[in-house]
Amino acid sequence: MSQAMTAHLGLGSNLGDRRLQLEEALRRLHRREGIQLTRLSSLYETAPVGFLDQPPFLNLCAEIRTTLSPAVLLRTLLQVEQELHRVRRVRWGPRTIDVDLLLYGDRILREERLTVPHPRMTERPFVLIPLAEIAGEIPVPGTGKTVHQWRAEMGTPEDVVPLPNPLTLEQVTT
Ligand code: A4P
Ligand code: MG
Repeated sequence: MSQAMTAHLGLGSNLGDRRLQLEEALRRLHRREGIQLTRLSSLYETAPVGFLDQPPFLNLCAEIRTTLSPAVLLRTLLQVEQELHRVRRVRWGPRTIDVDLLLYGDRILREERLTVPHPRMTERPFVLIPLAEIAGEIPVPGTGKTVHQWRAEMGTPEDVVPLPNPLTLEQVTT
């Protein structure tokens, strides 16, 4: 068994029961061999970035401890996405959940199928605001700045709104 690493994930959903899908994705990840959920950010409702003509997202970030390599971890994230798309397809349509690997310790990876740190994370309020809650002091490898510094540079966007009742670690790990 390789040494456990700390990694950070970004999760988002904008179709169907968004909260339930995030909860289910987190529960499934925690049950996987080699992944332990250790912290969750608050849950935010966020305006869509990029393709704007789509419903608002719920986003949150999670800290995990993992013995999986980055490649195997990514494969596992994609599998959990697939499981949820498959389960939900009939009812709510595709693309109901996204799970991105944001940070994997202090590693920098530029592979065909995997870029870490996630290439767009430092521009995105829906990533930086939740991530700063659980990983503010962590340097974003290759950028010379911490998560908190990136987040502070962004100011306070109005379209990232914390929900009053977030998901709890207890809820998704028991
Ligand atoms: N890939 C490479 N590096 C990574 C990484 N670090 N983490 C590859 C995850 N995947 C990574 O991903 C496509 C491929 O990226 C994967 O197969 C993997 O090999 P995907 O999740 O299938 O595609 P996508 O997410 O639709 O595309 P893209 O361009 O990655 O989209 P983003 O950047 O994830 O953005 N607005 C709000 N408010 N909230 C959101 O959550 N999300 C998006 C999607 C756009 N706007 C949003 C939100
Ligand atoms: Mg993605």
